[in-house]
Amino acid sequence: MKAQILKALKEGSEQYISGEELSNRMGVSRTAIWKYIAALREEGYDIESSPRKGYRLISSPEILSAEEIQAELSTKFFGKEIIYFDTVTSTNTIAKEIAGKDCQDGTVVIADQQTGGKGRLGRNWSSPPHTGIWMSIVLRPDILPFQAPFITILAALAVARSIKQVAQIAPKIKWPNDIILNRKKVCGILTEMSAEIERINYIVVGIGINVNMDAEDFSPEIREMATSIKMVTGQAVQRKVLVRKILENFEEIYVNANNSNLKNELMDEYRKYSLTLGSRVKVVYKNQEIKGTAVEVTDEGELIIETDDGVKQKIMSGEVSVRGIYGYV
Ligand code: BT5
Repeated sequence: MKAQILKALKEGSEQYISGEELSNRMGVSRTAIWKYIAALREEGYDIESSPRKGYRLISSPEILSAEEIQAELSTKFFGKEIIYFDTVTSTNTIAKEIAGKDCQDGTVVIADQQTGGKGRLGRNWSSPPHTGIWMSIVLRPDILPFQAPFITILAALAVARSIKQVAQIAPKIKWPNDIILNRKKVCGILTEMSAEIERINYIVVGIGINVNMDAEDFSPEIREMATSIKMVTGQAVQRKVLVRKILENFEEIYVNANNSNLKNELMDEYRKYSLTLGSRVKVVYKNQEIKGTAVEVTDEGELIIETDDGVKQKIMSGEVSVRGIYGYV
């Protein structure tokens, strides 16, 4: 409905359209129209209203283009190259293709919408238009392939810190790849790599963030577990501002993680965001189910779980259910 109203306003270009005409065309009350207009304004549309003439679109919000993002970006190599698409199957798929052809380190692939957004283990990632951040970053870190999951940990810290800075709300990190607001998932990270036994060719870090969705923008299957920044704070966020912040924070964290003192500080910051630490967890790791308490996240980003018989198990990656979150009781 909101999209239809926007379309009508855009078609009217500089002309006013009365509330009555909109309500007739859309088949909803004038109060409903007024609410949708208010929602559009919150998303950054400047809509003038005149009691006698109706509504007129003055300007549209940011378009998530490479130029818009780069305009005030203060990074050295993250996002120096940004490839933007209106619609794409999956930014991770495109990023992997580009990475295989020797693109610059820190290249970003970003889209307004994904039609085949991917989660881990072949799952889907819902990526509707205009409301989210769907982006992938190509990296060539000088680490061994078995250390690759650490890059997900660094990305999660960058996203958590950036959401805190931009939306003034501190999210939680559910190890290893979920960012949580109010016990629901606001962001997922999918790290994929191409490697030889002792060398990484490239890593693609895919970051999906629900920024300005309303509850009805999520399909019924994920409505219970998903949330957006706007749903929690009541404020729309300009996606380009958050993208910039993430690229700046991620670059700094990625570079500093090579220095052991700074890395310890980063991991201390990470632990403050952790939802997993101290919680009862259930992990599926190497086809085995481990139940226990998450007692530590090491400086290498591994999770240590103490099982009920007192045995400590270290895991590098895996599927972790945290008691009280998304239906694990
Ligand atoms: C993830 O997988 O959380 C990784 C998501 C990565 C998405 C980014 S977007 C840019 C880049 N390009 C891609 O194609 N992917 C990356 P996982 O932990 O497996 O979680 C997937 C599960 O989250 C699904 O099975 C749903 O239950 C749920 N889900 C799907 N879409 C969601 C959304 N928009 N918000 C919250 N939860 C969602």
